[in-house]
Amino acid sequence: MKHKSRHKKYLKKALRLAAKGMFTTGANPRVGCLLVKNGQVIAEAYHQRVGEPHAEALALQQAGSKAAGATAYVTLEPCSHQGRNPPCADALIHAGIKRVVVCNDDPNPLVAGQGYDKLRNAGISVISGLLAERGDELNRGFFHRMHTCLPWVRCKLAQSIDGRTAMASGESFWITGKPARSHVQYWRGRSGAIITGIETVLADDCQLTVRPDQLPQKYRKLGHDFAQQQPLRVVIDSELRIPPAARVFEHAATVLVVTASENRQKSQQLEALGAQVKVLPDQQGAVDLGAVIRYLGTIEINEVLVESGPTLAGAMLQQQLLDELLIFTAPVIMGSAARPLFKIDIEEMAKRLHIKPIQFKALGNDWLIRALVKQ
Ligand code: AOF
Ligand code: ZN
Repeated sequence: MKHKSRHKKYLKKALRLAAKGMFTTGANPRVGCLLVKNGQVIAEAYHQRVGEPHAEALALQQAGSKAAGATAYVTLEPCSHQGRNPPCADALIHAGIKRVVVCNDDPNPLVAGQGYDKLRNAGISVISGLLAERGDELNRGFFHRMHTCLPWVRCKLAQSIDGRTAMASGESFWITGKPARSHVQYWRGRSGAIITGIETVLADDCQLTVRPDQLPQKYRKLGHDFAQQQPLRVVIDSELRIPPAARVFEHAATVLVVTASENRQKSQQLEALGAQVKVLPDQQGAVDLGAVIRYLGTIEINEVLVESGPTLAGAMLQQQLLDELLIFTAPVIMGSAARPLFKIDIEEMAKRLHIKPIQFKALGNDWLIRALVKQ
C-alpha cells in the first residue's frame, strides 16, 4: 500500500509533465516521464512534438549512466516499435532501468502490450494501470482514435440558464464572462481541429484562433506555441459561400473549407490565400458530416472542438457524431424568443437524449458542465 501511494505521487508528477505537451503533441499522445533512484528524481521530461524524441528517451538522456537501477514513471506504456523514433522499451532496457510504472496502456496497434512484453522479458518489473483515469483525460482523443480511427469530438456551447444560445437576431456576445471564455481558449488549444459552420462565419466573422494571452493563467506560459501553429479551423460550407475576405483567412494556412459543391474558380481563389478546400460527399445537398469526422481521423486529428450555431450542433448531435458536450452556463435569462442550443426535433419524452455529466466546474459567475453523449 505504501509503495502504491509513492508510485502515485511520482506518476502525478509525470502526468503534470505530460500536460506540458497539451497544445503541441498533435497526432501523438501527451506523455511524461520521471526517473527516480534512491528516492531522488534524477530526470524529468515530456514528449513535445511529432517527430521529436519521446519522453523516456529525453529522460534517459538527462540521467545518463545514473539511470541504471532507477524506476521509470511513465504516463503511457513505453513504445516497442521503430517509428519516427526508436523503441523506448529497448532504451529503458539498455539503460538498466529496474522497474517501470505506467498509467495507461498504449492502444496503438504497433505497441498494444508489446512494450510491456519487451520490458518483462528483459526482467524489468512492470506495474500498469495506476491513475489510469487521469491519463485517459489527458489522451482521450488519441486513445479514441487508436480504437476507432475517429477523433474525439467535443461540442462547446454557451447558454443562458434558460437554455438559450443567441437572441432571435443572432446576437450572442457575450453570454458568459471572461473566466469561461478563457477556458474555451484552453479547449481550442488542445484540439487538433475546430469545426464551425458557414452561418457562424457569415454572422460573426470569427477567427477561431487561440489567443495565447487569453489562456487560463495555468497554461499561459505554454501559449508561445500558438505563434507557430494554430489548430486547423474547419468551415463546413456546403455551397462554398465563404467570402475570401472572411477574417478566418487571416491565418489561412490552417483553414480547411469543406464543401459539397465543386467550384474550381472559388476553390483556387481560397487556395491562393493559403487555405485548403476539400470536396466531400453530400447528403441531400449538404456536406455529409460523418464524412468530415472520418476525414479528420484520416489526417490524424485526435481532438475536435465544434463551435457552431444550433443548426450544425443539432445535426451533429442527431447524427451521433458528438462524444462530449462542454456547456458553459451563465446566470442570465434570455427569454423564449431566443435560440435554443440544438436545432433538433424530439417529440416524445421517451425519445429524449440522455447525457452523462462527468464534471461540474464553477468559472467566475458561470458554470461548465461537461457531459458524455454516447455511452
Ligand atoms: C512513448 N513515449 O513519449 C510517446 C509515445 O513516430 P514515433 O516513433 O514518434 O511514434 C509515435 C507513437 O509512439 C505514438 O503513436 C504512440 O503510440 C507512441 N507515443 N510512446 O513510449 C512517448 N509520445
Ligand atoms: Zn517511445
